Amino acid sequence: MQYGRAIVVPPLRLCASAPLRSCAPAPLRLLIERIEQQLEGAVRLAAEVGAKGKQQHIALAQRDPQQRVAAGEPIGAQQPPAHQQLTGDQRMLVEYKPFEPAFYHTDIADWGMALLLSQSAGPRAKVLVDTGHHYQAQNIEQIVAWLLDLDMLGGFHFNDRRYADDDLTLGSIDPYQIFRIFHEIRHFEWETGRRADIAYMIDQSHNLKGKIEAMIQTVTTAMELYAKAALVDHEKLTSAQSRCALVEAESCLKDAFSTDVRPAIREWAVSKGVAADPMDAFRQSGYLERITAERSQRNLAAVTSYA
Ligand SMILES: [Mn+2]
Repeated sequence: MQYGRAIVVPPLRLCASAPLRSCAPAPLRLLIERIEQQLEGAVRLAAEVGAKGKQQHIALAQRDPQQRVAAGEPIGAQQPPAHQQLTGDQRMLVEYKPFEPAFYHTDIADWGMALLLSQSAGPRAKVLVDTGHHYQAQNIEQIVAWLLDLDMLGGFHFNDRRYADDDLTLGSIDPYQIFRIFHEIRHFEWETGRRADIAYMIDQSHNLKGKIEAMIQTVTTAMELYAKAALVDHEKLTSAQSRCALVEAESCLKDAFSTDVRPAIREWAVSKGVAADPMDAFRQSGYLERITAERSQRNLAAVTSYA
């Protein structure tokens, strides 16, 4: 919630190394050049709008074993130009995903690869965890704990899922998962006494829900789950864990998760002079009806847009 803006670069490679560039067939060379131009443009844009985060979406992949599997060489460049151009508090975020756009392999398939690439890219590069970019049953909060410990957790793309990268509303399927992630962050901060510098972002795709309402719902849910995680008694929890008092330890987490934090959040909102019920305030505002009318005129020629 510290990051208002980030520059999102559509699917691309982090940086193509010289050998790949020289042996690449013409269309691939053109692609690499376009990617590098796009990256440089993104850095400039980030500076113009004051964005701290610059996200790299690495999404080249192969669908068959007959195709060549990239093993770091094309993307493991030391201090790529886009990293060297970063200034101030800008950072590069390297996102991983084990599947899509193809399913045999992707260039950065997991957090370990993203970590290695971030480390080789330079000190401003950190790992971006998209909660939908994991295999079923993978322990995301453990990844978060590791990256925090290594000071390599750059940010999140929050969403929820039932099957793969469903991009559903945060907490709509498994709110306890998000609670456990927030808990690891809070626990790290409690243990170290310092604030984790994380870019909290949303990466969801709402095809059926109204997009603005879905975002309000997401932010509200994030606040509630974060507040619940903030209620965990860390002293009590670590004491119970050290004694292997597992029932007691579990109660620490469950008691916090079960607490209704909504009245406290409403009170906080009122104290800040903002709406106690953001969804109701949005619906009452008439904003959606107004922009729908305005844009329907403007978009008469448009067919569709990706969610
Ligand atoms: Mn993402």
